[in-house]
Amino acid sequence: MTEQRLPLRVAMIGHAFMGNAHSQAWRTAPHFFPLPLRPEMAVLVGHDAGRAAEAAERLGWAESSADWREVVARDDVDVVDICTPGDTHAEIAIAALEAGKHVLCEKPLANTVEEAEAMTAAAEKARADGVLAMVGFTYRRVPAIGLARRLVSEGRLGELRHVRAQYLQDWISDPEAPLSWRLDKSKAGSGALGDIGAHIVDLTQYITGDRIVELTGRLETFVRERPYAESHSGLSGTASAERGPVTVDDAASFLTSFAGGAMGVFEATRFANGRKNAIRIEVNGSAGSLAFDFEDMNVLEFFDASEPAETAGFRRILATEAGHPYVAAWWPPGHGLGYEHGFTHQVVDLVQAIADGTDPSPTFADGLQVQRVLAAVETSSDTRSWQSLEGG
Ligand code: SOE
Repeated sequence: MTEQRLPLRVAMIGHAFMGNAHSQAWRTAPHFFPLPLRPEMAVLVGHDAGRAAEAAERLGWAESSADWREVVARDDVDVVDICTPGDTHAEIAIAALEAGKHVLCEKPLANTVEEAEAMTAAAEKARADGVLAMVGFTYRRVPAIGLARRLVSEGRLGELRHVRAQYLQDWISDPEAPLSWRLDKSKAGSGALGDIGAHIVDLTQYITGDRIVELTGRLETFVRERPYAESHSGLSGTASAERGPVTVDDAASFLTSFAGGAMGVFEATRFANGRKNAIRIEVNGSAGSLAFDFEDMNVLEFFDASEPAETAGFRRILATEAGHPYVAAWWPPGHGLGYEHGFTHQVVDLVQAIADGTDPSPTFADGLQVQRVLAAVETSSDTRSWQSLEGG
């Protein structure tokens, strides 16, 4: 049978942890979802030509290059997928949008509000020519999270009162864990705040359909000097004898108000010993509550306050039914999905949006709004004050 669908030629910049995750998504999505366009893994870009070639071969990209500027300008590239550290997001995304390429950019959108504003302006300009831009908050695409949003929007929680969100990791709680770009402000913008705090800001706003309008926060760096990394892969590395400064926060906590009146308590840390990737979200409303923990990511807990007190209790919903978001394309009930599926779902939604000519969600404007929340936490921590986000 002849292939009817038009190709969608993708160039991906960066091939570390996120590049691996995005590559599996581009590889897998067309095999499980009936996509309206046919993604082609055209070019992988990395600054070292030899390593980029090796990664392209291993991850399934047709070609490799060490020159992102040349690649984003190519006529045979339709989508630019940015998987580099935050300090390069703005330059690459703006160049790609100006060259008429759809852009998928890893989170947080940028390292500063100014960069995120410039990226959003470029995205809005490109939008007029049908060019789309999306920021990669993948956890939105975990089925249990989609179910949580659905329950809130159907009014099953009633009026929202409390939003409790934690993102807990421990990968640098050992003071001898080596420095990586994630601990360097010039590369990462911030530490736990932007890397993982950004996810819970996005997730809580996504689930509640509401916005943070004011906050007060505190940042802390517990270990201010670490050994340089001799070699590095993903989140782990081997230490060298020399030491260098940690220039970002190790942990962030903030109190917030949502526009609809709910109170929020947020905590993001890389020092929660024993917690590996615990994204815990609990929402309490007048009619019920819900709770999620990524370490048990196929489950959503729901409490219905209208049930008789004698038999009421949190029910553990296994979000693996065909009626749950994205699940019908995968396995029978109870077989479960993993971390990587969020990235696959992200590709599915982006490709669908490109085919339909509709805005993919979250847009760069959504990424900018999260960036403003992160910046407000930093200002609040520096000045020991409450910050308003209204009008922003
Ligand atoms: C490291 O903290 C990290 O890989 C983040 O950068 C990701 O965004 C998060 O999904 C998992 O942890």
